[in-house]
Amino acid sequence: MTTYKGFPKNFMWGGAIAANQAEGAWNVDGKGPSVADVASYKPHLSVEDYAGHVGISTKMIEEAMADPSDRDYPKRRGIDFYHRYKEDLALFAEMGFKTLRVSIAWSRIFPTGEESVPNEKGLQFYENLFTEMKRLHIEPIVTLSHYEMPLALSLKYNGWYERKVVDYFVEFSRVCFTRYQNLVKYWLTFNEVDSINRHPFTTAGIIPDRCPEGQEDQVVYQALHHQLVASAMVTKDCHEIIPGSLMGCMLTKLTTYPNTCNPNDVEITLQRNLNNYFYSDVQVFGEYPILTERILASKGVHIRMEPGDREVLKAHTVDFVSFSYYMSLTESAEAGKERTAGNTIMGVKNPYLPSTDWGWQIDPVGLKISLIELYDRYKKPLIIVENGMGAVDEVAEDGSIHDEYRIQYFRDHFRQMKEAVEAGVDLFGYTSWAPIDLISASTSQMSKRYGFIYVDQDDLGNGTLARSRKDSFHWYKKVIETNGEEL
Ligand code: BGP
Repeated sequence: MTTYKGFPKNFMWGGAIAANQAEGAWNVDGKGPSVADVASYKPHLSVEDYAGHVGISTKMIEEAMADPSDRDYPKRRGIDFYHRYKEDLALFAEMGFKTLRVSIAWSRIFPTGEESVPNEKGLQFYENLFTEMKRLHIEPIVTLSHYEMPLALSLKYNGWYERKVVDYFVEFSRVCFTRYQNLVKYWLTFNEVDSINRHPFTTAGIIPDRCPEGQEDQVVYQALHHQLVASAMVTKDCHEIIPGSLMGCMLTKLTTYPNTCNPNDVEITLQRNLNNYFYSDVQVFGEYPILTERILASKGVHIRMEPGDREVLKAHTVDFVSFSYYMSLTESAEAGKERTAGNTIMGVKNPYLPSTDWGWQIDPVGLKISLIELYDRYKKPLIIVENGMGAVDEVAEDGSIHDEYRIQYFRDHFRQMKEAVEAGVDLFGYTSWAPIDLISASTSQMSKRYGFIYVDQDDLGNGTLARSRKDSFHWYKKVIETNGEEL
């Protein structure tokens, strides 16, 4: 009988970033505009509004394209990782990173998505990046689609709604697999594939005012189907082009608790949990869960499938399951119960949990529960590819940053991870979000900081962009050095 003690020997410790939140350089070296480049900085936009699809309109996109600045569009600016990646990788290497999760900006490779020849400068950038990572013994985990796609495809096809986009994505992915076959072994298709329901523009380029009246759900689920089919197709290509490569799905894990033991609360919670599993179920089991299909049909959503779609889904499932974990949720069937929002997701306030400044409920035990549930359900190797705490950091006079709250957050989560591993869960890695401060996905703020490394830039883009080590930098270094023994 195997007994499990501590983290596995080759545990992949590291961090995760995304091109659209880190690279900047949004219009250099032939890059085309992406949906992320027109997502504006709107501090007044409440999370409820964001979740309610009003985040973008054709008019806002036109205004954004007419405005060359980056002040109101911070994702255009990022933290200039495009030019400073060597310096940043050196800092990650200093912490002892075994891995770094990054994404490829599709619009660097195919500026409008429809070119017949890829943009060499874009391809070269990622080749340089992965080569440098290899040199530093940092294994890349590469997401093909992390909240961005060429804006031209979004405008022309209402994002992933039209089937044509599947072909373009498959071609883009093939180009990446071919070019980086000797550099990248671990791949992910869509970041938080379930998030298409919460922010369809960032996830899938869907512009709400271009959806036929009353057909928003139909458009979203059709687009999702296209993403799921595309995922399966590129999984096939990945395995063929890069022997030994591994493809994962990526889910926002939203473990949900019933507010009380009232069976009505338990039932609504069950629905939420099943809904959360729906996306990864398709990618792991290769078929739509029957209950979800029936629920969608009863809501008038009918997914158009092409001949062969079901077979493709079934034949090319993922090798491992990756997920982000920031919080648990609590659900209640009671009408009018006060609700709170974190990460654009609504739920009832859980009185047992503290929250971050942005209302995200901190629940380390929920991470252990999620790991056990996921492993029990899928029996596939797991990796946590996002987890972290957004906070406002104060820089002391001498430049130091004492972020004990962040250390505490990670320590509590790592203890639970360790217990899950000791309970038998096959967890092979962990990448924190984000090891370096970058632009927040949901708020476009810079002041919502996640990093072990501080970046001198404010919400409006002022600052030197200089990097400095926070206290958590030294702490995480020790964690990696001792493979999680010293927390
Ligand atoms: C996830 C996204 C990331 C990241 C993170 C933190 O949902 O995959 O891109 O940004 O959340 O969210 P935020 O930046 O909104 O604080």
